[in-house]
Amino acid sequence: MDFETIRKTDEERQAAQLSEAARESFTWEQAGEMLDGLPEGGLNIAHEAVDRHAAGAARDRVALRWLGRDGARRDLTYGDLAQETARFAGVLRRHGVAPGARLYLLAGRVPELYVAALGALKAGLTVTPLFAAFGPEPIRMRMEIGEADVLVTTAALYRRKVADWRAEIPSLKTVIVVDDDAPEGCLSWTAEMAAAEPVEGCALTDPEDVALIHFTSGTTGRPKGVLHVHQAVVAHAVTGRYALELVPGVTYWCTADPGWVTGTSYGLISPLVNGATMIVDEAEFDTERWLDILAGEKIEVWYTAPTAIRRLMRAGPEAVEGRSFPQLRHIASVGEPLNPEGVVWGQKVFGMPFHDTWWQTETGAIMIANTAAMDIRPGSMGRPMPGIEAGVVDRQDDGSLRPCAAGEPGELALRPGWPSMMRGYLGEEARYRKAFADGWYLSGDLAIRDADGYFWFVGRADDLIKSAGHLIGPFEVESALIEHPAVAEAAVIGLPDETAGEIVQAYVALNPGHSPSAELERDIRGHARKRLGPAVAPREIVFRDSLPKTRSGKIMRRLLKARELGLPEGDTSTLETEDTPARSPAP
Ligand code: 6R9
Repeated sequence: MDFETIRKTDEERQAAQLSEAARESFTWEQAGEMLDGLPEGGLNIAHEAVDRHAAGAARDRVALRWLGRDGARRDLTYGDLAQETARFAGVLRRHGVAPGARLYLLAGRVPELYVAALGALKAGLTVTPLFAAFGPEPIRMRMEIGEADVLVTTAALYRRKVADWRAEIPSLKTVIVVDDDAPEGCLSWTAEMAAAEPVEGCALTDPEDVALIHFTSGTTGRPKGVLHVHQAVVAHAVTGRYALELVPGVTYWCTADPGWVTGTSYGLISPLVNGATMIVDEAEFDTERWLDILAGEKIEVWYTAPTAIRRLMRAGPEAVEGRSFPQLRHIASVGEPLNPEGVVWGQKVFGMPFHDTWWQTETGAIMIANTAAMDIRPGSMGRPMPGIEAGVVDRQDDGSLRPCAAGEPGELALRPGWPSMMRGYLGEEARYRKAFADGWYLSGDLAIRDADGYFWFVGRADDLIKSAGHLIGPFEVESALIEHPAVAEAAVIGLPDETAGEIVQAYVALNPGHSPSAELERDIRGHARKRLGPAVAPREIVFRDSLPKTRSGKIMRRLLKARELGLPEGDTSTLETEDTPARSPAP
């Protein structure tokens, strides 16, 4: 199918925030003037997101409208948020938690999570959100790497996923549960908040002080703790405004969970910095519920992901019947390739195309986007944001980079220098340095730039898997599989899936004395689910007698994938062990 460019009307162009002329003269220094800075000097995200609004005309504007799973609702104004976060900063002070300490968040999308994140930033702590659907192992691993000092969670999650190994993380002194009755060794949010003395103002953090540590997966080794500084807020402000059309008072819904970077950058910081009213829905995806929220809450700007868009499309036109969305004025997507069909479907159902945006945990903010003013080429990620230089390059044997011609695929690269760029991988200097070459940051994605400067996603240059928008490291899944007593070796790949984009598939070779069976398959899958959580565990496990490996012993995931999909195998010169299908179990 051919998709024609969706041309924006002159009115749309005019209404869009950033004209091409302004784009030309854009500098990050100037952009910094969108913000206040702390009265005493320094910069703190919480001040920009909350306190400066609470001190002005936006005091009584709703900052966060929470929709509970069971129909409960709660509104927090900017004024309320300022107070609650000051109180939470008081809780931390009362327990002797000093600036620079690391606070982890492990909870569903409850109001306390948002208050704790902003309160901790206020107090000068670093914040690390984790995904509540993770199993105990990914949580433990990330808390160990980051040497967590404080954890804010729920009593249920604590009992199920933390209590068993808490003693293995000696740095973890303070655990606060958002429920009234706390398990042993934990503090209760309600009691603590009632007892605390609110702390006035924000910690005097420097723009270069670390504010957020976001874990992301690698293809090898442990997950990487991506360091982001307070100054990132400049990029959150600018990109929210110009890629998402966030203006003061706009009703905005980002469907991402703060456990993933989108839910923090654009589900917490960017909307508040821009003075929006943000909707937070506690529940998971549900067609009826989501369409009700869009219509009922009069959403004006919506930021979601291709998996959800595909599910909505599948529900058919009937699902939308009887609802109208007159308030909606900008819809955008992130996290995985957005099919051109999805872009066009947006136009049909909502009267506007989905605007794709591209970025990564490492970049901290949107780098490439279809902005409101731009003509949309369905299937393209758009063009670089103002202040961002993006290129497509080919790595040479001598380590230098060759710029690719228009239309030629290569690795998507960015010139470092924007405020939300990562400042490092926690404790892994060498791994961090490897992400750069020749003055470029290399994204690990393959892309094409067309003659007009639009970028088109081609695939990943590495083995990382994107399932329902979540980045999954095959190594972490393989490590959990190998813990199972029957498993000798494991290889994990992503296979295309109509809804989730990719699903996780595992190949395992068994230890002597074990033979393949449906029961064993179920057992290994169950083990992985328990350790890793349902979002990360493999959907299917395939038994093999041996797995294809290079001479240096690395499992060739790419080869397994090519074979699974019937694609060309590429260079197999380093292949040493062949993979062989498992003999069928003895009758
Ligand atoms: C924000 C986020 C980053 C990886 C990225 C790429 C994929 C993100 C995309 C996209 C195609 C888009 N990705 N946006 N692929 N089109 N518009 O997703 O961060 O979880 O770190 O993942 O996601 O592969 O490199 P993160």
